Amino acid sequence: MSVKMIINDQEVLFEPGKTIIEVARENKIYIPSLCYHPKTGALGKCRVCAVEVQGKSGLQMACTTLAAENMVVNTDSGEIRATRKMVVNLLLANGQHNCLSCEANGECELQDAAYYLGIEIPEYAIDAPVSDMDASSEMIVLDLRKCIQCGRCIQADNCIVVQDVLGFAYRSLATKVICDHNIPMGESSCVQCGECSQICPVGAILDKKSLGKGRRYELKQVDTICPYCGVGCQITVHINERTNDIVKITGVEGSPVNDGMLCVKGRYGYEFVNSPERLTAPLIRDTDGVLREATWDDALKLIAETFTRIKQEHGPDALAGLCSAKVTNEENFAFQKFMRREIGTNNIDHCARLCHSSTVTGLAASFGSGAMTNDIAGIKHADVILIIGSDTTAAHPVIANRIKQSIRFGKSKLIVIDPKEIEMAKFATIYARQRCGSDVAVLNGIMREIIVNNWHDHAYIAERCEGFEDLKKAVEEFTPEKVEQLSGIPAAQLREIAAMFGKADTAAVFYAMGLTQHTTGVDNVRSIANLQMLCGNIGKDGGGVNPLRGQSNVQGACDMGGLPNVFSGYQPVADEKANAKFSAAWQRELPKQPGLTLIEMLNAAAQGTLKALYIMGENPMISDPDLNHLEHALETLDFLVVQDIFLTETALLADVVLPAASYAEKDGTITNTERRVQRMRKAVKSPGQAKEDWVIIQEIANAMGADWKYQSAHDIAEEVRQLTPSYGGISWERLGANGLQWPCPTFEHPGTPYLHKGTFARGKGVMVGIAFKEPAELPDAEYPLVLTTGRVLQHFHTGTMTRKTAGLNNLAGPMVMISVEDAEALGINNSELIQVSSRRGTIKAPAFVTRQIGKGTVYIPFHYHEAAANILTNAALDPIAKIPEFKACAVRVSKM
Ligand SMILES: Nc1nc2c(c(=O)[nH]1)N[C@H]1C(S)=C(S)[C@@H](COP(=O)(O)OP(=O)(O)OC[C@H]3O[C@@H](n4cnc5c(=O)[nH]c(N)nc54)[C@H](O)[C@@H]3O)O[C@H]1N2
Ligand SMILES: Nc1nc2c(c(=O)[nH]1)N[C@H]1C(S)=C(S)[C@@H](COP(=O)(O)OP(=O)(O)OC[C@H]3O[C@@H](n4cnc5c(=O)[nH]c(N)nc54)[C@H](O)[C@@H]3O)O[C@H]1N2
Ligand code: SF4
Ligand code: SF4
Ligand code: SF4
Ligand SMILES: [Mo]
Repeated sequence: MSVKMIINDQEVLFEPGKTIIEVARENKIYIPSLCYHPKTGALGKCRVCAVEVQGKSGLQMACTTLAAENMVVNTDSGEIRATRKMVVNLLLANGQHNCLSCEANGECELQDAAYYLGIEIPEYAIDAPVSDMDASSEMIVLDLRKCIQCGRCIQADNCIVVQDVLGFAYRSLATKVICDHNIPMGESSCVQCGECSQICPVGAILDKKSLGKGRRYELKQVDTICPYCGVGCQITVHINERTNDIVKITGVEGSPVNDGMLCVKGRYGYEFVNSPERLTAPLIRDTDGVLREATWDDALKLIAETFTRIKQEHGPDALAGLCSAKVTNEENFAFQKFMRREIGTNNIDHCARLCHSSTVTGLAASFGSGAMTNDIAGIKHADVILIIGSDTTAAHPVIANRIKQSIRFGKSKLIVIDPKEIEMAKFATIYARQRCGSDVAVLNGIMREIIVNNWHDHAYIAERCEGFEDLKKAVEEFTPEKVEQLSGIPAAQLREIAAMFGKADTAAVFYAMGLTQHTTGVDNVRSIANLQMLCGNIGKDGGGVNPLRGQSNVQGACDMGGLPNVFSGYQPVADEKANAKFSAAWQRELPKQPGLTLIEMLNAAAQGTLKALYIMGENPMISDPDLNHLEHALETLDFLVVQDIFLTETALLADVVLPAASYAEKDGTITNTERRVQRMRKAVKSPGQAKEDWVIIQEIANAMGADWKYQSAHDIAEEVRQLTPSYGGISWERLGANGLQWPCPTFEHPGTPYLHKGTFARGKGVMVGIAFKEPAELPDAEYPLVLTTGRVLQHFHTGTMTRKTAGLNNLAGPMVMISVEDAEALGINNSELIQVSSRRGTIKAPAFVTRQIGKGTVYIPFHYHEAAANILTNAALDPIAKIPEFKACAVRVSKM
């Protein structure tokens, strides 16, 4: 219900509960303020927002005074100006504000206030202690000579990203912002997310790499989406148009996804776009075996002729393609259309196979849809959050911030189950360390306790689910004592977890690769689905099964049919009606037999039955398991085409390499983990002859005799809309600033924040009893330790992008995390170069001796080609999802 008030003789409407400054800003009435920011709220420190309120004596602070019905406010008068002038004068005097050369010149709120108040030269001089510059951090410079002590950065660090790095120290004139216990920022616990830099109203916290590269008004701003993880943060790219360089990235304030927040990769990992190592021309392998620059005409002709010949000689299924979770929806749609229509095969897959294929199959069987059920905004409505097998602060940092906010300032309580004591464990009421691969036992044990204590949701189960008796029977044997034996989690702790989770009104589960990348990946996912149906947590705001999707567009690549068994929108290729629909639209008979999955393709290549592979935007030579075997497979192929932005380890093995445009050089849409379809926008020009992926695909299709006539990615988007029911109402025109969440079947539909409300996509939810199975390879006398692999915050996958960013390389390099107990037993010191071997190979990397990991386990990030974890990993597959077991194999660690 809106009520009215008067500001400067103007009548304005507002919702009760807002402050004067909020109402003024909503109505575009300027009140200067230095400490107030919509995100950090009223700090009441700077007193620059002073206003007059009729009937009250003295000036009132607009940021702390609530607006009231019929209130009469004046934002400008002689007295107000005098007060503001005095405050701003004092701030200008107390520090070194050399505006002429300040990086923040033109986007400084102190400068704005001085300008508005007509202050030319500060009226006073103050002799206060002046701080030094702190340039110890890779990405951020603290120049406290310009600090006005507004406190925004501290509020942002403590309450928005919840890192607890910044604080005030000392008193009165000596007051100063410090990191941790007053140590240099570069040595502090700062994760270099840059939130403080973005929110500082003056030039006191700056992005190091942007210094001297141009001020805001000299740069062009383009809004697009971060190219790294599946959170899908909205970013503003700041470009020097003269040099075509990206010089800065900021987060979009007010975005429902990230509300201005970013992580170190999203904010500072941008130099790869302008890297001199970018591919700028096609390459063809010469008769002498060397890759040499070629024209686009020659490269396209060679590809078209070879694909056509292999198709004629060996049939269409002798070819296969990998599409990409790094390119747009439109490009992935074009790719699968090319493989299905022009080649005539369903041999299409991509890295989702290595990632959430267990989720897609598992949740589709349980619920009828394989996607994350709930949204980011709902996190705050969860009473209990269970994080299992997700290193959230490293892999989905901005979602981790939302969870931390909800724990610290909201009602949520956290349970973490992970073999590694991850950062989130600090925020957990219960952290349980479990043995790798024991998740089914743990989850069955939790469910048994819930059922035994009658904490399950009888009405929900009766009304919405089937299979409860089967589940109940299967979990009976998993007593806490038995689970302790299988998982290492103490029986008493398992009981506590079950009680906290089972008694919660609304509980959410967040999980990722710790569950999916196992030979029991589907079993793990179905167990999570069982648990959430048992407690009635699906179809509810703040609840849900939330598989955190990995790549920036892995959700979209799946949605677009980049999979061997479905067209876009998960319409099965083997379904007569769906197949007929696409055949009619594309005017071609289409294959009905589902194709090969990623690892199956590589096995077929090794055996010689697969002859040609077209890889767009994937780097399997670092990311696939058992690399020695993989290299042999790729070398056995007759013909390998790699389309990438860099000459990757995989591209080095190709017969033809095609240069693609990067995310910053293209228009289109991508879909984040909460099914939100958002617009990507072209910000810079591509280097050399690099082309957008969809353009390359169309040119290959036409070189093979097709008649594709897309003029832009927008044309493809329209085709997607027409052929894909869940995207039926999603046009670029409708996306606006915040996108739309599928399913969104019509133009009238507002999109769907959470799934399965009222009823499951498939009707009844299916509960199913799951038996516990050990990982495929267990430790033994020869290989006595368990290896698990994964990520670090600062690097992304095979490093093609993050390792082209100097600062990120300095922040994190190769390592083997090993427990204090195992290191002592083996006589290994911290940082010492050690050797790790499995049945498949050996690598060397420095030891990181830590209590974060338990005895018997080692953890290696897989980002580094010079210490590639995947030389060691086991390619054993989940029988249904065909995902490899990246998260458990047997290794031996030894001193060099
Ligand atoms: N910085 C960064 N962020 C990324 C990526 C990146 O490369 N770098 N990649 C993106 C992609 S594609 C993905 S898929 C996501 C992945 O995101 P995550 O899955 O969160 O990342 P991982 O590090 O692979 O593994 C997650 C956790 O699983 C735990 N784990 C290992 N074995 C087990 C087990 O048997 N059971 C349980 N319960 N836990 C286990 C590990 O200790 C680790 O904490 O990250 C995305 N975000
Ligand atoms: N040991 C171990 N291995 C793992 C995992 C693990 O946890 N442990 N996780 C697995 C998971 S979850 C995943 S998702 C995979 C990821 O495996 P990959 O997808 O192979 O890894 P990326 O490095 O992301 O590869 C993306 C490629 O796309 C290129 N690229 C970027 N933008 C564009 C573009 O616009 N156009 C084109 N054409 N190319 C572009 C990049 O240069 C890069 O070469 O790794 C898997 N491998
Ligand atoms: S960069 Fe992020 S973590 Fe570091 S001090 Fe600033 S807000 Fe805190
Ligand atoms: S560093 Fe910036 S945000 Fe922090 S207190 Fe100083 S002026 Fe305010
Ligand atoms: S959280 Fe993910 S999407 Fe957001 S800035 Fe970091 S890498 Fe980019
Ligand atoms: Mo992934």
